[in-house]
Amino acid sequence: MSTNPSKSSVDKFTFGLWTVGWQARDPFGDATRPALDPVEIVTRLAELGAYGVTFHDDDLIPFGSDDKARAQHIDRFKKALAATGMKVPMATTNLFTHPVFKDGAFTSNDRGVRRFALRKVMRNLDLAAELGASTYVFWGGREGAEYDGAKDVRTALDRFREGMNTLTSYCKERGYALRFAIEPKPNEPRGDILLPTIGHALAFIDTLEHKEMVGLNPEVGHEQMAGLNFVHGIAQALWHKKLFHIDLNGQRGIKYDQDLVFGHGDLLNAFFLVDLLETAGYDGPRHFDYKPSRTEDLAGVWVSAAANMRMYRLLRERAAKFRQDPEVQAAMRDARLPELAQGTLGKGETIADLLRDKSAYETFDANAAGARGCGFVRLNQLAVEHVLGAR
Ligand SMILES: [Mn+2]
Repeated sequence: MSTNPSKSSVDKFTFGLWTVGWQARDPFGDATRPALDPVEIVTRLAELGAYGVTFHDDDLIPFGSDDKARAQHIDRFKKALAATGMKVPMATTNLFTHPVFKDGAFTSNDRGVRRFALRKVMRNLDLAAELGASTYVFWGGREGAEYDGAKDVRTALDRFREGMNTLTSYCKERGYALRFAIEPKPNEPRGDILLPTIGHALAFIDTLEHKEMVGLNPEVGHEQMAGLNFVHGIAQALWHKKLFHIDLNGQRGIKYDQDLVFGHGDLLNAFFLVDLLETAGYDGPRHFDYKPSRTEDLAGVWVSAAANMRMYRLLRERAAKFRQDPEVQAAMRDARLPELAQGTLGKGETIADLLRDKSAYETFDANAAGARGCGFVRLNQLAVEHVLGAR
């Protein structure tokens, strides 16, 4: 079999090797599951109807492997991809597990560590390009500090920018068609991580040498750990044309990074996220960066993997029905949603025209406008009923 016949493969559902492959070690406890061979992961995910897999260099090639061992790991992986038709749309670098990165990679105070990090990324960029990936993710999990006196943040951002500029230049020199996607996270494993939210990362990207090559890979749980609305963050990333990739999972409020199944955290926010992705024309992978809970055995790993895809499909179906419901459409009109698309000034209207328009100010009945209900609760109740399958 050279292609996956499942119709779900067109959905571009992808999983990191490190997701289902997580052995469930946490800061308080040992692994609860055995290691999984990347070849088995590719095969099982293909059977479940996934489109592809993604990886950190060290997920595929254990840190410190010699050239011969490295070639063997890559060869086995390529054969599994060929046998299943699975794609590799994204790859990334592990710049966080080895103790060398304990104070960061691109922003370590130790210059030798920074140079080592750049070389480690370059080596895996070569592999990503060879495997046909189009996106390369940068999650700077160790780029940060626990103590405000331990890191000169402005200088660290200089080094972060230098790292990104060096690596975009490397791709251009080599002719790689890769785009970079920065993944923000507010904390964990560092006390405070640099570029903690979508907004911070967008502002940083704007200062880069090849900023057209650099966008975002936002993760549901990471924004929610900061108490932020993920749908709003994704909407702004889309508005800036910077949504290059997305990490879907679930999170229940401001606490440690839970990486639950997509939709198992804030379900309503997940519903409106799927509605946004499906109506805004986002055509990249729907990438699940979740972790099967530590309580689950290997059978539970595959149940949870399938649950991510089913949640996305269910929410997509519900969101489409919500949009098609005449009562929802009427509620949207009553709530003046279409009116927001009208320019606040008329076409060709000047500031002088606005100043002359007495209906805009002098005779405008602010009290009447202030007294008018918005009708948002009715609209939201309809959304909840669609999510519940009650309509
Ligand atoms: Mn996470």
